[in-house]
Amino acid sequence: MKPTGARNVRLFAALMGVSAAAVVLGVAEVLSLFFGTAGSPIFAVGSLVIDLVPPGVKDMVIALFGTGDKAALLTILGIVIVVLAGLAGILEARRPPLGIVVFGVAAVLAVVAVVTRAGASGFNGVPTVVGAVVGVVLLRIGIQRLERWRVFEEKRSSVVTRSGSVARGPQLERRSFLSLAIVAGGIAIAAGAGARVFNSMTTAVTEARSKLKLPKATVAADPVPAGAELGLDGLTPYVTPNSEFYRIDTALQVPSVDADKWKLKITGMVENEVEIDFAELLALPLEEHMATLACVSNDVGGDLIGNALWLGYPIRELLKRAVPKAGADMVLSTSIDGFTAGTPLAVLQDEGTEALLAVGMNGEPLPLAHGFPVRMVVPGLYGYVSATKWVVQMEVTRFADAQGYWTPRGWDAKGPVKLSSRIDTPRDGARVGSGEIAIAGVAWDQHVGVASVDVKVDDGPWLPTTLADSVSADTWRQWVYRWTPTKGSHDIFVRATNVEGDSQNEAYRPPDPNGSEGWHSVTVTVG
Ligand SMILES: Nc1nc2c(c(=O)[nH]1)N[C@H]1C(S)=C(S)[C@@H](COP(=O)(O)O)O[C@H]1N2
Ligand SMILES: [Mo]
Repeated sequence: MKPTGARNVRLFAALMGVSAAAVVLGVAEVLSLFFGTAGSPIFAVGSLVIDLVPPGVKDMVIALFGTGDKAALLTILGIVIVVLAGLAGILEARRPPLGIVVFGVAAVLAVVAVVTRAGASGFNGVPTVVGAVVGVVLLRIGIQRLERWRVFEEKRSSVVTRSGSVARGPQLERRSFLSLAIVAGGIAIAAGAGARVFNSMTTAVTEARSKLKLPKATVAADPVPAGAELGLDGLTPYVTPNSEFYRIDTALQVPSVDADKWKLKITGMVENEVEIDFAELLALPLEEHMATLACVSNDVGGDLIGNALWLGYPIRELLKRAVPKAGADMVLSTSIDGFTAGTPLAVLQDEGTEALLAVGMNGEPLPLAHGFPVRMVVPGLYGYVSATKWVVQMEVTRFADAQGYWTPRGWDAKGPVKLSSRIDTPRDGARVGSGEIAIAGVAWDQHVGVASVDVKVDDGPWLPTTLADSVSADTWRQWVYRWTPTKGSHDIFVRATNVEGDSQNEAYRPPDPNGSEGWHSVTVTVG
């Protein structure tokens, strides 16, 4: 193909634009290795988009709690970049320097996104600036070469081609343009992707974490009775392994926090500001408690819930040092990545609530994605108002004066976990034999406790299930019902009742604004 005719010129110009954009991003990614991971413009812009999604875009806000949606966001961002860069290339060919202006504006926006991220500094903007300068120079040179090639090609087609001297010009110009566009773009993509992989390995922190030995708990968790684990096929295990624990956060890149530099500050309406570093925290008498953590976005029957053994220091003890002032009713905790949660002060001070500043999860340091080195865990509250990962600050304040991240986005300021139950086996849509089968699942009402779970088949009566042994009110309980089915299709429903005598309501409510409600059901075919 030759750059003769407006259509082809546009195509080649667009190619040059995309190649120049790849160079901008590639250079920025590589330089971010030296200027800090916060320098990545793609991730900064993506994070800014996450934060800016208007509360009205409800479904998207719900989706943003999730992890798979981050890949979707990055894909959309990638498409937008390619389209914009292509257009900028065309503009630069037709109305220079408009293409460069587009690149410049995009770069300024990206730099703003980078430097306004929590914990970023002006320093982190350098990779994007340098990348943009290199990219713009390349775009200009590329478009000039394209123009020369076009002129040669047009001369050639205006001469009756007898090959020879006239034809050699276009060959050279063609090569000089294409090699620039393709080689520069290719190298940039390869180098950028390589830097990204390297960046995401966050080797230093990962290594420090793997060498870290956590102290033994001074207050050990109550032993888990053998009867807490029914051990049935298809039933969620009582303790969720770290590798299978759901992950929800607004972080496009998992923050890698150097434990040696980590500090927590307790500020705001307190008599004494408290500051504690990681070594000081580990030297305190740590406690271990089993607690089930649930996400407010967990829909009926969903899997955004897990149970783990947490090692940490009671938050109430730290608050005793700080001495909250009268009138305070909330603790606004802040993550190193800017996420915030507003937790009722009274819950954190309650002697009967094992709210932890946690460092360990199931016998090892917190995995990076679950908040290494330190996070909060508060039994009985959804994660979005309590479980701040990578926590660095707790400000004692008032609900009237401050809001956590999700509150202005349409979610309730307070998020106590709702009584819920889930059928794990049989799965919805399963085909089962006609012998006896186990209907089994989990039920939870953190900090209150589940008293009974019933199942119902079709329009039949509620049938009491057998509950696994309770470990504590703060964790979920397995349950099982041995069912001898009749042939045909059946709907199975589950309903839990807590120790206060409240049962789950049948009426469905979506997760937004304070947690889902309704009976989980599965439909199975027997025979
Ligand atoms: N820093 C930070 N902490 C956070 C969040 C977040 O977006 N950023 N999300 C919260 C939400 S909504 C939940 S449900 C829990 C999930 O914790 P997990 O990912 O360890 O399961 O973390 C909470 N802590
Ligand atoms: Mo959540």
